[in-house]
Amino acid sequence: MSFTETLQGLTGKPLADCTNQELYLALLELVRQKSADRVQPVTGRKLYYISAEFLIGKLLSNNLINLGLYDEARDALAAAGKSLSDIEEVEPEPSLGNGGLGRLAACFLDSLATLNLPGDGVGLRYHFGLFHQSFEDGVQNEKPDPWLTAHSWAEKTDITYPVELAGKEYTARLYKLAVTGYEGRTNTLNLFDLDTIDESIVHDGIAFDKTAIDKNLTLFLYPDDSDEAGRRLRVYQQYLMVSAGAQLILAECAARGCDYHDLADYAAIQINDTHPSMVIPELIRLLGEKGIEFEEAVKIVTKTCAYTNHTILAEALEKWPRAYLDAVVPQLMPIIEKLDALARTRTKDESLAIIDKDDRVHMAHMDIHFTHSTNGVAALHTEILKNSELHGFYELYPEKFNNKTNGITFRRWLLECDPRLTATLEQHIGSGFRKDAAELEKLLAFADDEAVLDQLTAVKKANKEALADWLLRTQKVSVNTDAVFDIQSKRLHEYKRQQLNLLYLIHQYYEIKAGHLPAAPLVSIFGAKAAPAYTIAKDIIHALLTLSKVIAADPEVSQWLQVVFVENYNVTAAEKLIPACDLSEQISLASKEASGTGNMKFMLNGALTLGTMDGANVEISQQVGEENIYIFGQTSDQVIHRYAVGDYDPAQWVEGDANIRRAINFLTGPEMLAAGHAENLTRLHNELIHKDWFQTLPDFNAYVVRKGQALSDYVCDPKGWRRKCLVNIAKAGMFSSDRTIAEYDRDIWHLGK
Ligand code: GPQ
Repeated sequence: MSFTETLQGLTGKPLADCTNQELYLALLELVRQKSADRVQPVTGRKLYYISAEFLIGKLLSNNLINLGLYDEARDALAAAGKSLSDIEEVEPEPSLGNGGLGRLAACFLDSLATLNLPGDGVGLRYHFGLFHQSFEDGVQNEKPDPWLTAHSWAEKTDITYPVELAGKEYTARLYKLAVTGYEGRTNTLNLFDLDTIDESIVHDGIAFDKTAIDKNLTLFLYPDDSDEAGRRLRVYQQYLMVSAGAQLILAECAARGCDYHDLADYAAIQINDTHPSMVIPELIRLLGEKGIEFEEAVKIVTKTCAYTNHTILAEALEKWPRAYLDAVVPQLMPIIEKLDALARTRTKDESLAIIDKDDRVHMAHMDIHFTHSTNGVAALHTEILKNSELHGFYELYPEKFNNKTNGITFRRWLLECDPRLTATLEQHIGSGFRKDAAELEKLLAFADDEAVLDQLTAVKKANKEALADWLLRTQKVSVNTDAVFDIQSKRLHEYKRQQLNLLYLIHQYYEIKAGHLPAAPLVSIFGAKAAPAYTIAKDIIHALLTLSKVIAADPEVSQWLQVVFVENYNVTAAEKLIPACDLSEQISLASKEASGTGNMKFMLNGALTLGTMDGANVEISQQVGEENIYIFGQTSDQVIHRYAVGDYDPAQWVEGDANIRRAINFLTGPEMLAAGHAENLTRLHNELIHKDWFQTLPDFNAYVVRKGQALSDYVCDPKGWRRKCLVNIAKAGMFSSDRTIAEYDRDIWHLGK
């Protein structure tokens, strides 16, 4: 049967007569059937990747690619006068994650299935993903972002588990979403939900009654935690996830003949940051119900579980007040106390305890004591964990610490988002890189081949045109595709330093006004959501939106400089932005970005990195060589030293440097005040002058110089620039999540054995 006939069998009428919605549903059904054919029996150890976030993005194209059906589908639809990319627009994006951590989990599921490893996800079926962002009067506005429809990828099952929260029993229902690898097997993303959730309690944007647990528990990914009810709700969510997850794991293992004493031979559990940490005491509790004594249960759980740390930022390391846990999960507290007592027999160091003297429960400490592996997510990050943040733990358990540098799936972040580049690569080096990313290195043979470099230039230009069309259509802005496309897209956080880029743009504004023209016109594109309660982050968004207006209204400057802030940055938007990028902004304060994964996506798509020696930038720089990356700024050692000394005073930098002073004072100058809000701008101004916790000012001049160098190279040596891009693509192989997953399996999981 031809593809057209198969699809028509599902639509029940000629494809040409179908709406895009009807075609979408038919494709969804077809993918479902084909994915089901690839389910394989599980033998030996199976992985359960527990995570509060799975930022999976739209699934249709990705699934068609992985099933080898994409080209057929596109052509069959085109023959009927339909466009697959139009049909894709019908699909709502499941934004079940905030940023890197959630997207990493999604890339890992893709790689597990592609490598034919038995590995399922365990998480929550949030009704609304990360909020939908819009800008109104230069200010971020948040609305719910629904993705569940009558026909969703996540299928309801009749499997339920009882979960006790604050002494009351709730029923967690399992939904299953098929995850099919590229020419690989089909695994499952298990998502839990309650039947009683009531979407109608949401009002005024994303506000809702935080106390009605039966109605609100899985309404939102990461409910606002600026008040106590919000923080407690997170504990509720986390326990729902781990309790239902642990019951699922035990049930599946038992069905495969596991005697619970041998759990570790059947299951490997990866705890994705501390959100799922309560799985440790919960498993001990459940094993206790099956008759296994505490001491043995601790051994079993330690052998089964492993922990990944994703940050050294203190505010992101969860420490729950004991009172919350007493209230929400009283059944776990006796176990956590016993774990704390046991940990105290292993070390006298009070700072390594699980329950501290202020009665706060340190989730990461519980993870490190009672799992067999703790890993960081990039080489530098792991070194910082071992040498400073978790040094005491490293001394206690050196054998537990290991590094697993993050990766990204090339199926979504090359084949799907950049078909033009994919076709060009295949023309020269074949298609082996689809399964073996290291084969991208074959491209190096063409580093001095002018025809190939010209092709890469043409691909980039076409991608910039496509992005320009999309920006015009969705954001109503038009951009000059001859300009350098400079992109900083990631969550809005002070440590990521969008404010450094902001100060640069103001600096350029002045320079252009003074007749010091840049080497090339620049389109500076931002995509970022700020946490709803993160005031300064929202002020930075406001300042960028205001600056964008000020520049656009000034013809002298606007021919050289344009600032575009893309609304509602999500996976779908990332797939449009990344292939069109020339210069990738990875400018976090050294030591603070655990890894970054956007940096890898941009590199793979032929953008050059402008970055600090932070996270995986360090490894990118090692891969491509320092002549193929623009590095600037303080090193992590210098930063850590400055924090240790504790004498950083931004006011001194403002006083001592006329350029810094000029840029900062512009924030509250007449142009900005006329176009924006004094309250937001003044607050940001004060923050930078009096606090600047993430040391923006010491890196300012180095950043200006390095960025100027990049723009000048782009214009003065276009062939040299494109050669650098080629080297970046060729050297991106190590950042495939297939490599990362193979390392987790080799060192931690040992799946299928
Ligand atoms: N990350 Cl702790 C998140 O996206 N959310 C979090 O809550 C924490 C970390 C990121 C981290 O900032 C990036 O540097 C990493 O690349 C990413 O996790 C994946 O490891």
